[in-house]
Amino acid sequence: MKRALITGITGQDGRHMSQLLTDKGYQVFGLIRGQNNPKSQIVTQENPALELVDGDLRDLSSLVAAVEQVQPDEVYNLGAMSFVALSFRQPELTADITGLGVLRMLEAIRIVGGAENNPIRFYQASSSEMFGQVRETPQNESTPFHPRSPYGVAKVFGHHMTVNYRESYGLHASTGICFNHEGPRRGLEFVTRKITNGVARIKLGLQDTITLGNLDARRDWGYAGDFVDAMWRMVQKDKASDYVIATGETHTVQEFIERAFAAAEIEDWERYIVKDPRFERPAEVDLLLGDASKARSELDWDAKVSFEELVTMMYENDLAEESRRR
Ligand code: NAP
Ligand code: G4F
Repeated sequence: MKRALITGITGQDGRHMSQLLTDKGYQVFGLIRGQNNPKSQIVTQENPALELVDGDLRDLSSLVAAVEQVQPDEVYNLGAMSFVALSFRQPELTADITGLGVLRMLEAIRIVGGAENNPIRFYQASSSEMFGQVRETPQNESTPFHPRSPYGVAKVFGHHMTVNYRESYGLHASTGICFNHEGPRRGLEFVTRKITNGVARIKLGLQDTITLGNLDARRDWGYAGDFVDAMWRMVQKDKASDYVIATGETHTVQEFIERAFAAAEIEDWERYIVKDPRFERPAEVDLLLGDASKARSELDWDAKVSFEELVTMMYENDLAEESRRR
């Protein structure tokens, strides 16, 4: 039975990955931070086979202890301060968790090692936010980085550190340069879930409007369930590498809004949207569109869930959740 350690177990991707690996027969351990973390219950109820281990990406000794305890075959580093808007207000914390946290996890693996004939394999959650002010479209593995937020800068650090440990110590360390991926488990602070939840609440008469920032930004939005499958596939390869994971389609925030209101069969979406500059960022990433050709050819991976299916899935989930809460 393979053993996997997942950081970011309470996040969207951690929850998907926990289920995927358990279904594949792994013994799955999730790193949980803080005292009496309120999300512990959610993740263990969702996956009763999951075991939780204490640790924090800001604390190297806790990571060493976790790796020693779990003795993993594979480590998926999904933990981060992942909200771009907050990274402008808390840049130092973001650098610590999202940037230095990767280095600490790599060091923990290097210090503890692993069986000589079975070294630990590592996955790093890199991000399309690293492309920032894009130098070419679509973006692929060799597109230069130009991050536009403290979060993006921290991810570039974590990305290069992962490549450096692969080249310096021969660590089987892969990165997924993941474009935006969403789903019913997405946090309410991100624009997609804020929209589908808001539309569901408007449909139920619980809310009148949705307040948003820049509606012109374009994102390559996929489904998180598809993306964790790509992460697992790259860790199984004989040779570690870097892969862009994306759908190859881009849509504006406004298109997402239109689609969500269409799913709810509500006309005149403009009546329900309030624009507020407080939700705009000091520097914006205007356009993201990924070229996942390498993942398609080497991992036999492709996005399965379409943009329309994704928006509808998220809206219907929010409608059901909000109806239950009512
Ligand atoms: P998420 O839902 O925001 O989850 C973040 C996770 O990180 C949570 O489990 C959180 O735990 C944990 N975490 C935060 N600070 C920590 C710390 N100091 N020590 C240990 N864990 C900590 O993020 P996600 O959407 O699942 O994304 C997973 C990873 O992929 C992240 O690294 C993100 O930056 C990256 N990524 C995401 C996307 C996307 O579109 N979703 C795209 C590209 C890259 P708590 O619950 O305790 O706060
Ligand atoms: O949903 P968002 O906050 O996601 P963003 O900034 O693209 O970051 C996400 O994807 C990255 C991959 O590219 C990940 F690395 C990162 O961890 C995260 O998962 O914002 C999307 C777009 C932005 O252009 C933002 O300015 O939506 C725009 N937007 C407009 N109004 C808003 C809002 N975003 C949020 N969160 N809230 C608004 O009210």
